[in-house]
Amino acid sequence: MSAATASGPHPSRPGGVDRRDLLKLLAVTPVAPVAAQWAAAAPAAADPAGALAAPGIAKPLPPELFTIRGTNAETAPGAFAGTGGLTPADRFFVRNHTSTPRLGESEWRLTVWGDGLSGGPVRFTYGQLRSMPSVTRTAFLECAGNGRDYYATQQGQSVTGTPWTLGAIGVARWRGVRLADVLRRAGISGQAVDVMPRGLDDAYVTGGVSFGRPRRPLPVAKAMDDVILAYEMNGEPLPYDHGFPVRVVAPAWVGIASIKWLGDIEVSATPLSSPWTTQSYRLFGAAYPPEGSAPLTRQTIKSMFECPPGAVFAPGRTHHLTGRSWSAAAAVRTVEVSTDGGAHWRRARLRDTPHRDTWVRWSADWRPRHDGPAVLLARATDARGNTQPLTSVHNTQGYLFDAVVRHRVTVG
Ligand SMILES: Nc1nc2c(c(=O)[nH]1)N[C@H]1C(S)=C(S)[C@@H](COP(=O)(O)O)O[C@H]1N2
Ligand SMILES: [Mo]
Repeated sequence: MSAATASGPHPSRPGGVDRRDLLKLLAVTPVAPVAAQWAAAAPAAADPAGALAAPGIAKPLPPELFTIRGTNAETAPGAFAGTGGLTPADRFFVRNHTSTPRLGESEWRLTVWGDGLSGGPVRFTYGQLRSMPSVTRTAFLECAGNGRDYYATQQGQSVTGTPWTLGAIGVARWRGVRLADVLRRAGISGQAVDVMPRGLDDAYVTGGVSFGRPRRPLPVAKAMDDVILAYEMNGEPLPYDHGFPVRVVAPAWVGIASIKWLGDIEVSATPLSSPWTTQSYRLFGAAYPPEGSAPLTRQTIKSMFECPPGAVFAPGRTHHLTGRSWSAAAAVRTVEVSTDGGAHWRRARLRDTPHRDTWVRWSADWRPRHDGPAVLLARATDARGNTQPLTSVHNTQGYLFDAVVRHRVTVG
């Protein structure tokens, strides 16, 4: 497993920290990125409780809630326990290619442009977006690399990129405007095929090569379907780290499709690409053609236990195991649990009515008899019949891990 911290176009070499990253690591406060005129005047106050910070992340990252991975922060094992169906923003994972820009909403503009419009560029202010009809929907946001570490630890395979376990996901209630409404107001024409949102964060530079600011095309069919330009998360304005003032939310799709700190959208009459569709976020490896798979669209199917790995359970007593499962293809239909490493399976009790684009919480009782190590497994099946396999098909960048995770605990 590589120690690289980025899952972007060129994963950095193991242990390799370039000069720019080093400067960021040494910076006490997050580096003010890109458009200096949009940066807030005062840097963030240091967290009074002395919580850790990752370079470039604005919110406090207490170790009981987050595992810091380079410029990113993963929700810690165990930190979902006790949360409801929505993940509070203060424990929601952060995946930053560079660092969080602190933009102000009054100076912010969204520019929609390109040869897929029937007229010239159209600009929107924050106030204009806010005055358009809004939609609210609950959807998970998950990094394509969530679970990547299990390719290495469970399957013994080498992959590049941030070694996330299962904490690069969260579910939020997003409120904003439909991207379709914005595109219609901007005069999208019948010729448009691709729509490419781009962030206002710094250009992503790795190995001395700049890939420009994070951006990734959406096919017009997805853009006109369920994509939101969100300005609220769980009833509050978006936090800085999650895209303030406005971000894309592309339900069920790989996290990179949900561009944060949205600045402009190109609408094109010819197909678009970016390094985030050509070099990363497609599948390479023995199971795929040499040029790789098509660019990734939907996420996959997964399950997690809420107790952290290594949790200790007293023998001879009944324990209430809890977890959650989700699928990008359809609502989860059933979850089966094994407490003996896969020899026997039984149905977990679903605690929510399953819905598409979000997870279902579940529980199962367990009365372990003997001291010693135990392996807990959970396997979801969705309404389209997709089930988690025991092994994921390898790809070199470790995307879309879908296999049943072997969750090791101790009885004693
Ligand atoms: N502008 C911009 N948008 C971005 C990113 C980024 O670095 N810059 N990271 C992407 C990736 S890879 C993921 S998984 C999600 C993470 O969203 P979050 O940090 O709000 O959890 O944002 C996506 N949008
Ligand atoms: Mo991601």
